Amino acid sequence: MRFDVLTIFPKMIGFYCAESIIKRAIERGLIEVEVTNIRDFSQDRHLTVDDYPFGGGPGMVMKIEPLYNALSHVQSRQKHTVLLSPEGAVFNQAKAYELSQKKDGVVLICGRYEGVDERINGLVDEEISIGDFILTGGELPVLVIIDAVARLLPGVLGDVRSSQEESFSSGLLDYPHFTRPAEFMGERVPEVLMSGNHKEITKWRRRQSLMRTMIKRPDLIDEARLTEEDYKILEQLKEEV
Ligand code: 9D3
Repeated sequence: MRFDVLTIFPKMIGFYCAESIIKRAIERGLIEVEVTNIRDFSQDRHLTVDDYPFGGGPGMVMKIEPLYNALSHVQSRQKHTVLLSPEGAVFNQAKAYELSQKKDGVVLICGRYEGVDERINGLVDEEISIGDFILTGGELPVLVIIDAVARLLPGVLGDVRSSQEESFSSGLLDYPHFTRPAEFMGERVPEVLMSGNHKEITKWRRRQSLMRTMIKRPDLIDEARLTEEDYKILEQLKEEV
């Protein structure tokens, strides 16, 4: 899968993709990250990419022509085009999965300054935000999206199970994990995990997942895929608290 990133800070994208799992995915040819400097597509002598807002007001606005030219350069095939913007729909795992299915790849445009000329809307398929907080630009959000999408692609993670288990998972928080030593600063690993009784271990983990979700993220319970047994456990847990 190919990610085309349009930005005026190409190095910001490069450094993250040069390490760890994303680096390995690129080396194995599983993903391609092509960074295009929007400034290279500015037509004027000073290579400007921003200008004063019509109607006045603070800040600068990203010009539309360099963006249009850069887009034309990368959009040779029909490709899904995303503008990163604080006003976009908030990114989540479902959206990551949706983007991972775009076989022709995606074009990701990073905004900067106070915003992008409104006529960008005619050039993109959707706008995505990574949450309700203000950043200085779309570069970190693009990296967040590449990371979340790449790990869903076949072969990117070492263990195939890890990403599959999640995408088919119940929508609950994970159960707690332990490794050696069996005791650390007086805290012991739960006995059941060392019992070798896999049926009991599975039951315990499910119960822990339900309990943690109820306490840390009660908002997830409504959307979770729960069994009759799960609801019984939840009722039990509520009485215990
Ligand atoms: C003054 C109004 N601001 C919008 C709330 C203008 C503005 C501020 C910051 C426009 C762009 C930006 C830079 N942020 C992004 O480009 C961005 C972003 C973000 O700030 N938060 C969460 N997700 C994203 S995706 C792109």
